[in-house]
Amino acid sequence: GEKAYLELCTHVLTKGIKKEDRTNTGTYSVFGYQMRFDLTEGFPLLTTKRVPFRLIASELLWFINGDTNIRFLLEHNNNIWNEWAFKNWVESDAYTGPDMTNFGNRSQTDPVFNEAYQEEIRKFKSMILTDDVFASKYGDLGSVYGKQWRDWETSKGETIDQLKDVIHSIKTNPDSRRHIVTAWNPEDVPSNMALPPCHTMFQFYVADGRLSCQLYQRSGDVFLGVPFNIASYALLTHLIAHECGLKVGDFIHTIGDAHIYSNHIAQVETQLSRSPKQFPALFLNERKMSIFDFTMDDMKIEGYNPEPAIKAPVAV
Ligand code: THF
Repeated sequence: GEKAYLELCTHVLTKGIKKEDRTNTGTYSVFGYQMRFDLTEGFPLLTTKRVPFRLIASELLWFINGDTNIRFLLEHNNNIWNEWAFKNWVESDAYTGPDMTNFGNRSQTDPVFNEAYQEEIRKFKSMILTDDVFASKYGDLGSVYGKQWRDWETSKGETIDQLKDVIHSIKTNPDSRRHIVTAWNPEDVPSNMALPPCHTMFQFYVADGRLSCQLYQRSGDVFLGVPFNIASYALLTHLIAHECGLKVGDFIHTIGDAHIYSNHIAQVETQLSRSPKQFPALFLNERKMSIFDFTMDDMKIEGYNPEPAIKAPVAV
């Protein structure tokens, strides 16, 4: 249950080594950690802080649809990928607004700058939503998850739909040890990507009529990202089990560099002072068979009574 996540937090706080990172925020970090969630015990949406299921579901649909443009996310009032697209925009020759260099750190430390930044973000979002040409140029994050899952480009100029293929192999050859989807494409890292994929690869496993999933995540932002990642892959496992006529088993989360950003420590301590409650239940629309037909209205969480949300800045 949720204890596995809280133990990860305690482990990183007590055993983590101070380590600088790409974003210059500073982290406490451990290398190599594994958690297991029995999905039959409830849907692993943390209760020691509110985790917005709506954002997790819309992001997952975005991946499943093979979409890499943040317009879909903005249409669902989901802002979690904005910074990455915004970075491409303000670093382009077409951008003529105020200097946005290092906006991630400056927006958190300089209130005057933050005001200008919020205004540029607001204009950027509005252009993505209303201007098709602008959106296709600056809303696209390149070869991120949606592209690698659904439309992997081979050296022969063909494409591979890994998600469709893995569902087919689960249905037709459940005992296979090759139910793998990989997002790590060495040819695309680092040049074509806004951010090389954190969720490097995942594998499914069928036994006793149950579908389990293990994710290898190369890098995990323990406070902000990991609660999303757990719920996202749990939801994906439920969706694929639903389509394949299987029950759910375990979600196993293996993380390489598991880190807590130095500006998240107080928030983690607040969360650790709270007691976990029962996980909620997930309900999927029984009339939809294919995961490719799912929309937001086809996924519902019931019995979710979390402690309040805890705000924290995201490192860019
Ligand atoms: N970059 C960093 N630094 N951490 C990440 O977790 C991360 N992601 C994705 C890409 N880059 C990353 C984006 N995922 C939030 C959650 C997930 C994200 C990005 C941001 C976040 O800010 N969550 C808030 C709520 C936000 C809201 O309500 O709009 C939260 O309190 O949980 C790794 O997948």
